[in-house]
Amino acid sequence: MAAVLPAPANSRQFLSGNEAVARAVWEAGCRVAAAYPGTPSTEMLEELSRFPDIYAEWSVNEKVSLEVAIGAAYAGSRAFCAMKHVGLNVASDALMTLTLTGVIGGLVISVADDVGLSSSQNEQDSRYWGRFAHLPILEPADSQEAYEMAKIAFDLSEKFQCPVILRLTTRICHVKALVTVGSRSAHAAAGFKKEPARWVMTPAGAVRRIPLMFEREGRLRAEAEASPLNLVEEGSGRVGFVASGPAAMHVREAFPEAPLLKLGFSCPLPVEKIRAFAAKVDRLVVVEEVEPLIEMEIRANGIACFGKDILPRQGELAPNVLAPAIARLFGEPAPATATAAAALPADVFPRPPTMCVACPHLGVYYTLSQLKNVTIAGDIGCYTLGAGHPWNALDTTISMGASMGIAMGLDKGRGEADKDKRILAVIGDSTFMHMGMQGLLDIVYNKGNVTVLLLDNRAVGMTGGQNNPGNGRDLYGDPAPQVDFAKLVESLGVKPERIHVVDPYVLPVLFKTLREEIKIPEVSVIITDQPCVLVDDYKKQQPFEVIAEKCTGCGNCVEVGCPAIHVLRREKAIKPSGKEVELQFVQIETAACTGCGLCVQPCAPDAIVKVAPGAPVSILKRQ
Ligand SMILES: Cc1ncc(C[n+]2csc(CCOP(=O)(O)OP(=O)(O)O)c2C)c(N)n1
Repeated sequence: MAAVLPAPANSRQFLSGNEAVARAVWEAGCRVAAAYPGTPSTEMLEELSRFPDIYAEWSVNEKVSLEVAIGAAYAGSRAFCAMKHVGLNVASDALMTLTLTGVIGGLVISVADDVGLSSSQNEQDSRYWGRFAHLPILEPADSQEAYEMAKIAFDLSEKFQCPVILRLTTRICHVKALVTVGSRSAHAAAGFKKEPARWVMTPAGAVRRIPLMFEREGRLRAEAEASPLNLVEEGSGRVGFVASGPAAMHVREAFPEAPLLKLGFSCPLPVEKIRAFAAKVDRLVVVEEVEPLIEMEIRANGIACFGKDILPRQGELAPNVLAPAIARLFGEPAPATATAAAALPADVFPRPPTMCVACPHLGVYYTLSQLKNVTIAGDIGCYTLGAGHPWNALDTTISMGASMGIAMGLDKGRGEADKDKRILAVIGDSTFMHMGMQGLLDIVYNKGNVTVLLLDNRAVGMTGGQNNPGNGRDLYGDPAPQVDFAKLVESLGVKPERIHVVDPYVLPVLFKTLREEIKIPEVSVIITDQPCVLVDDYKKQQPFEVIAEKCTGCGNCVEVGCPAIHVLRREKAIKPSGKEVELQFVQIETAACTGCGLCVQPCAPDAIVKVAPGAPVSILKRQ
């Protein structure tokens, strides 16, 4: 993919926080950038891949992305990596020792917290990592600040020779605002200098670096005390606020006149600046998303404040949350505007997450939902949706790659009640390469009895279809070596006769393979090999339609779960056995149907046929 010409210097651009960070990273002369996709952070690397004079990569997981950035920074280059909050958990092993070695070239770790949990398995506050690793944290409150702080972060990183954490939240990452951009200054790599006492962290080496880390923290605290990123905005009112990141914007919106100490450089905490501010206000309220980190430190320093005693400990602290909380502090009723905002009806039709029309995972889940006496460990990706209606096929999901280990534990930990249960694990291609491979190796090595379904759709579907080693294209869309999953799992020790590559659109074969493999008491891997329907590889075919007169309402096609199938009417009926059933008469939205043929296979009365070429397509309204 050819690089695009970046927008001119001094121009004003309408940028999301992610785009603003990418622009700043490029302008800062960063030479190496690495990431593993994860909402809400993904666009930072996607955007960076459009700029010239910088190497960017999709790494296979966040730990590797940080390690790539560390290596580049050791070589004296400016380096960057980006990840979502849970990604930093994965990368933390490297982070916790990186803090001892420090860096030469500036290293910025941009971590995006999903405050409000719009697309993650948990909500956690990455600012803990700054405290845990004794590293500085910058917290922008909008796109312009994201841009400016990303640049400052590189300077700070080089000044203190340690990585700097740029903490974003979903609101900052995705909301667009005007940003005045600048120009790129090149930063040559200083070159790697051999210094084993610094770069080789044996116990003897590490023990000498610890005092240096604490000494650095002291200097960083002094820097934070003096930093213009920690700004007092004078004002009037009964309450003075200390707030960081987007919470500061919420405070400003809810209380335009109030005194505010806006913390952009929030770790180490500028305690003396806060003490001086607290002395000037009647009551101090700390507004931070998510955990009471600043609040605890303020209290520990003997400064009285309110915080999570009046504010929620999860989700965004928007004005409609803040205003009533402050009113309650004074024993007053919630302001009318806040209650009106809280009572606003949702103005969009609720759309529960579902799989795409013709998604290759549909056939897998249809098949899994037909199996009895199984326990299925799920994983994280589009296929997590298999836990929901109509498949209800997954029994566990916790973190990326966990399906393998959990399946192994379910197998080894089974009691009498589960002795005849078959244990399955379902994992996607990207998740398998991220953290799943080691779990499979464990199952092989420790002789687990697990049937693994490896859903290879040649994309990181969940985060927007990014390239990965499974599809043979890199971040730039250029050809790259492609993983052969059958060979890979064989090399991990799975017997060749226990490895099957199947087409997930051919249900009888999928069903037969699964039925056979779950009976065999050893590890087997069934790989499905059809691409995600949202990526270029997918070829749409002539759609199908339902012949209304032939539809008997059996509902088998509905069980496939394809969103192109609509239930037009439901009727109660009595079976010859006397059992009452609900019939579901269906129609296919032919404008959406891609002709995958999944629904045709379970249709008992053969009521689903190809639309005649040239016939008009139907667009249906949800009932
Ligand atoms: C530690 C961590 N990193 C990143 C993510 C974001 N994320 C969720 S699922 C997923 C990968 C999905 O790809 P794949 O396993 O191939 O399944 P698909 O969605 O394509 O079906 C990613 C990157 C996450 N949830 N956790």
